[in-house]
Amino acid sequence: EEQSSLLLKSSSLFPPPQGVKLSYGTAGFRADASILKSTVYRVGILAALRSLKTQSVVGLMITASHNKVTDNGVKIVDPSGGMLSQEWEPFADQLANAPTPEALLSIIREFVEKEKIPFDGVQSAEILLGRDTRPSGESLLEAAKQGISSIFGAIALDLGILTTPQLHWMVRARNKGITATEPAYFQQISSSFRCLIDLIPNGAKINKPDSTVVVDGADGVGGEKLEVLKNILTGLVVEVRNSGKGEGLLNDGVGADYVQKEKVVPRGFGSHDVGLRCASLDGDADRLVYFSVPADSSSNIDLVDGDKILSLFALFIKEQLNILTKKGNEKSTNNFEAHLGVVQTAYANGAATDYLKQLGLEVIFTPTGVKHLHEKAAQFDIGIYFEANGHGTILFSESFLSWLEARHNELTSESEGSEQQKAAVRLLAVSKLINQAVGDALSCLLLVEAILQHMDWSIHKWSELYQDLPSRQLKVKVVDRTAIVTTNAETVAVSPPGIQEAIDAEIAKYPKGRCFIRPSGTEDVVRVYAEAATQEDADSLANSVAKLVD
Ligand code: NG1
Ligand code: ZN
Repeated sequence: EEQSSLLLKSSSLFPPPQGVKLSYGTAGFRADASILKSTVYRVGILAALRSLKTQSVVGLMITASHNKVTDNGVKIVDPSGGMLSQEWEPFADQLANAPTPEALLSIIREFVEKEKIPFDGVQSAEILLGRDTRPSGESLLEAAKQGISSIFGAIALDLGILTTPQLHWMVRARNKGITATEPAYFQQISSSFRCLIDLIPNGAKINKPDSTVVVDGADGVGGEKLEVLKNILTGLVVEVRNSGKGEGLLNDGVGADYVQKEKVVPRGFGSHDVGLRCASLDGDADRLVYFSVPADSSSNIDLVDGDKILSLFALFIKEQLNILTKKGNEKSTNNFEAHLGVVQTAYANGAATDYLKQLGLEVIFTPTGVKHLHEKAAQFDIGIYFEANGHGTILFSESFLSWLEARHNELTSESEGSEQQKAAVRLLAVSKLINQAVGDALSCLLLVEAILQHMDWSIHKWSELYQDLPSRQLKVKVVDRTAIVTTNAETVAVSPPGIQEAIDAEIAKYPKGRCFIRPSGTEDVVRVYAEAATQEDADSLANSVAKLVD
């Protein structure tokens, strides 16, 4: 039939690379851009099928985030705005690795039947496409369009260059019937930011000399978009460096990943920035870390990582919830014991976890990867998740939001301007500012800035919430990283046999020692993470465990 011959014809134009096995990892498919055309074409098909199956709009994003500029990648955004359902990942792998057009066709047929996908050319499918600023993105986007248009009834809407979280936001918005454009996105985050600023206790502190934040845009899409956003913001001055307009290469000595892992200033920052509040985005703007340059004039920084962003958010949310639900207000029939929880991975600094627990918060751990954190956070009324590397967000449950709306209306008619009413407005503003689909560096930046102004805190005050334990992360190249299998949120290696016992023996040598290994989901390496009471010990623990892996 026509559909089959169309698929055979178009797929013959995109032969898969020889001798490479691709897998839909922590963040979709990633590889050197030169071998990705066939993969992206096939993910176009996958996206069309996902849209047909769910009868909703889905997204397809072309990015390799913090990886080098010559890499690229592709991933699917589900109708909710979240990551592709994990049940479809094996199908994604099969599609990407099918050796011939005929094999591809039979995999598709089998899957369509199994999943009962309405594949009759009557049902329609719509896919929103976005890409970061990588030069390879343009031709890969064309390949995605070819894949999409080889499925009858599927149409692609090319949204051009976007941050990853913008695309997630737009897919979610479209499926909720909300305007899904970049101006709508900027409008929503800038107005909810303004709302938080207007409610700062003791009058707004806008235009204080230190209300400037200096942001490293990683020479990528985040820098470019922030240049637009800053012009419609009121209540905050943003200076963008490494905006992508200059000579600088994407992610090269810049960006959140570099800053967090190397703990040194990014390109374009130095001793002239001592004391300033600085932040760094990653290459597709779904990660954010802060830092400041200490006065000792080395290239070292004082890093304020994802764990501390999480801690700041948790403090603020907890404070607002306390105001809103404080006792003595029993006359409202409308009270609600909101369940607030935080989600971390094993990479969270031990000092951060201790701090959060000491605040009385429920802390849970998941394996690395946003999909795991997101899923757990969604089980709370308010769930805050962050990876130490700066990817995270705050999720509000539908039931909590409807209660909050109702409570807000009640308070507004009873006692507009009361502390409780203001707390309700703030929480509603946070739910609109913060991206409900995925971690978003731009919205997190605005929330951090609003909270610092609210608390009247400098970056130093924030940084001193607790002292990070010294840590070290290493990568080890091995022949087969899948030989390492972990359990217990990746903190225990169950294979190869004996390795965990050997790691434990190393850990035992160091006070406050903690160490684990896991295979990366985005690079062909095994990662080693170590923590100890001193930097020397953390380094030495990481090095000796790296030798065990090698
Ligand atoms: P892998 O390569 O699986 O460690 C890295 C990050 C994750 C996540 C993904 C997606 C670390 C240790 N790992 O995953 O947290 O951000 O990339 O980009 O930072
Ligand atoms: Zn990223």
